Amino acid sequence: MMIRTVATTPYDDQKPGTSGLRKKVPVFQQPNYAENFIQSVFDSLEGFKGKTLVIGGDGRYYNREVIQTAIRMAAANGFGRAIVGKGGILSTPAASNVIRKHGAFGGLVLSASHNPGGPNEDFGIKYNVGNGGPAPERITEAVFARSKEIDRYLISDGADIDIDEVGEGSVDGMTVEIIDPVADYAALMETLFDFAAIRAMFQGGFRMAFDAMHAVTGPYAKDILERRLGAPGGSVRNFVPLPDFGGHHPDPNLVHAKELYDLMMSAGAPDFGAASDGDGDRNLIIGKGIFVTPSDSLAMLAANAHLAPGYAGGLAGIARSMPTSAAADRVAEKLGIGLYETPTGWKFFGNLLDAGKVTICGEESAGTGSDHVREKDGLWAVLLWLNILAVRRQSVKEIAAAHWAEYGRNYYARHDYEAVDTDAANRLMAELRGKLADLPGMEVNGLTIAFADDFEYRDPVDQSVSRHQGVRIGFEGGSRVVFRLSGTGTSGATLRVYLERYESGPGRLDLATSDALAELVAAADEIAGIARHTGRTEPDVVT
Ligand code: G16
Repeated sequence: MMIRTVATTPYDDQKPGTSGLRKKVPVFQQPNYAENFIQSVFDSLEGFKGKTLVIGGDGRYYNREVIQTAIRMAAANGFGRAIVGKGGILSTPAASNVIRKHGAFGGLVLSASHNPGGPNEDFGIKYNVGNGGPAPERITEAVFARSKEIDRYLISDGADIDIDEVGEGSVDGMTVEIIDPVADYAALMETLFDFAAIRAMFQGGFRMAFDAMHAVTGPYAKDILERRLGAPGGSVRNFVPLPDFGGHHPDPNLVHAKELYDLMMSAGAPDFGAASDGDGDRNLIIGKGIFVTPSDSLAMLAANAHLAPGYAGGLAGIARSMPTSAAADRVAEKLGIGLYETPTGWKFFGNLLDAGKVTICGEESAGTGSDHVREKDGLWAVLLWLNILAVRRQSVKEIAAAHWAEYGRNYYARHDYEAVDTDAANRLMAELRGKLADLPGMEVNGLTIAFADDFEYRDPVDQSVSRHQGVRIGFEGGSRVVFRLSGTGTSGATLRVYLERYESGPGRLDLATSDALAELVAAADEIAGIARHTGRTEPDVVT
């Protein structure tokens, strides 16, 4: 085998978004496209010679090809060891765990998360650093800068590596270790949760439906929920990961997991329903007859986390992304612990977790996690819910009702306008930003604007500043609308509008969310001119 230096020319569109580089498969299939990006990552790092790189992905179309490329390029660039999930599979939280557990220098996680997969669908590459979390902006910016200048990449010339057997081999002096993708992760979960209590709950007749959406969580959920915890066979559905996710959109929301939702709302519903996404970091939680919003789930998990052995000592603090509802803030206040508001993107939680300032983090985008890894973790959230249900011996509905009675309720929804013309979306945001100073005091659809700003975050650990992270409009009485453009879409722009209204007191806790938010929806359109700019009168997805 030989190491080759291959001449290449830059692409100008390799700017990592909210979570790595995500593009359509045909874009990644252009000559040297993936190679350029991977080399740009390596060229932006220092001190990895002889160290370990973790490589894995969510099994989507094109995963196996890029895994082979990544292994050969890691060898050519001087890594000493590659740890690769068998079959090229590692869920995102499992990859984070493997990086941490094996003291790796970093990892390449191949995924486009909840986006669809297939020859004309989405693919992605993300670099994670040694703490197991997504690379911070300082690195992603360096990668983008490098990608615009790159003129060569290094690759080993060897034959394909067998990634389908657990064991060890080598490529040009680099050891390649193929590992069971589930084992380390399942062992970690056993240290955090009361498996005996959950097992007893299943033995007592508790029933659940977990939809793996033909994505990466299937093997993890089968092993943990059915084999280790004794959930009845069939509790885990759609558990065989497929390169195109069976033609579905592996996004655990009420639109794409509608079958699960309908089941959970039916008369014969099991006690608990859950789903995870393409790469296993998102979660959907539905009790019998009740959907729990991700923002509420974060608050309820934080309020009850002490019931699980891994969190019995209490929480250091809670972090949430800015567009996530303030439900968790009320829990933090009651617990007397810190609450941190960060920009959208799990990478912003890394420093807070490393510094021990927070234990639990969450985002409205169906992500919840803790300091056990440095990614959000779908199955972790499901297991924490199961642990809480096993200890409290109440239904999800009862737990939610008690929570709202104690803390009040943050009615919440996100409206997504997908594949909007990029120029129109940019114009909408620019116009909004241009009038922020004039908005306070204005009355819109009967609501008075109390403040309007463009969210800016100063990381309390490294003092780095991230600007333009979303426009916030706050109304008197505490309601809020947030506007931002998604950083994960692959066609056109996606406008996200986040709506929130707080209510407390008897008679105010059981409103239909759409009724509770109706006047905010109208106000949002009036302020931002959504229909005027985009031509859309309805969102494509409401979550
Ligand atoms: C990624 C990020 C999350 C973010 C989400 C949505 O999730 O890791 O932190 O909340 O995208 O981002 P945006 O609103 O910019 O589309 P995932 O599950 O896609 O990796």
